[in-house]
Amino acid sequence: MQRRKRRQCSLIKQQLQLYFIMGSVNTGVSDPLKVLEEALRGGVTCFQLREKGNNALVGNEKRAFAEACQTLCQHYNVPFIVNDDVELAIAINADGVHVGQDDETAAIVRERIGKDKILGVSVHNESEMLAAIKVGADYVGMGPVYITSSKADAKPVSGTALIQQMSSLYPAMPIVGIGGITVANFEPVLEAGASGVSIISAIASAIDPYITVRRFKIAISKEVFSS
Ligand code: FQP
Ligand code: MG
Repeated sequence: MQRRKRRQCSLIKQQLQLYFIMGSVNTGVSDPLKVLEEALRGGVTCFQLREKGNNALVGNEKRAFAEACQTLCQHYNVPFIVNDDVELAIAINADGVHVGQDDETAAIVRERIGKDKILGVSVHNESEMLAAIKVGADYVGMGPVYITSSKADAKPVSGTALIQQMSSLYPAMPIVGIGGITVANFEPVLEAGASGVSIISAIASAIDPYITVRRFKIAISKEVFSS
């Protein structure tokens, strides 16, 4: 009897399934901590604090906000990742750091945070993927899969082709798709081989973030069971 290929589900791959990213400027008129709590209550599996853009918090205010987010994440047992700011991540003992190609070099970040913390790296091609594997990244982010409004300096839309190629060439490296992902369009991202999807706007600017996360959860579990 032929055995179906077993879906790999290491802890990190499970944690990437529904990866919420937010900063205090992404939630419009809603209180960002309230939005985060609703998202956690709904069942997001990872959180990244991405505090950047116009009116982003800095200094002590940023740190206090980060600690408030971290406390919420700890309460829900969800990894708390800091975007770009390695200094802050170390200062507050975050669970990990996410860096892109224009940020502090991943190898240096790995040295600074140690081997037990989560290191996420943005990659846009195979050579960046190989470099991420080499430095021991725990996962890679790939995108923008679709058109996004959350990143002013976003690269051209990449679709799911790179995710497809990289997941089949390097199946051990967890991939998360990012950029313009909604409940209506996330399926091709998982079908291409991503372990999960990263969401900013679709949750942060939702009228009801809890309901939106529930919709994602239900749709993702159907997708995972049918594969
Ligand atoms: N993938 C992910 C993740 N998180 C991110 N923040 C990015 C990609 C983008 O440095 P970067 O990283 O290119 O831009 P920015 O610092 O403006 O976010 F995989 F976690 F979903
Ligand atoms: Mg960055």
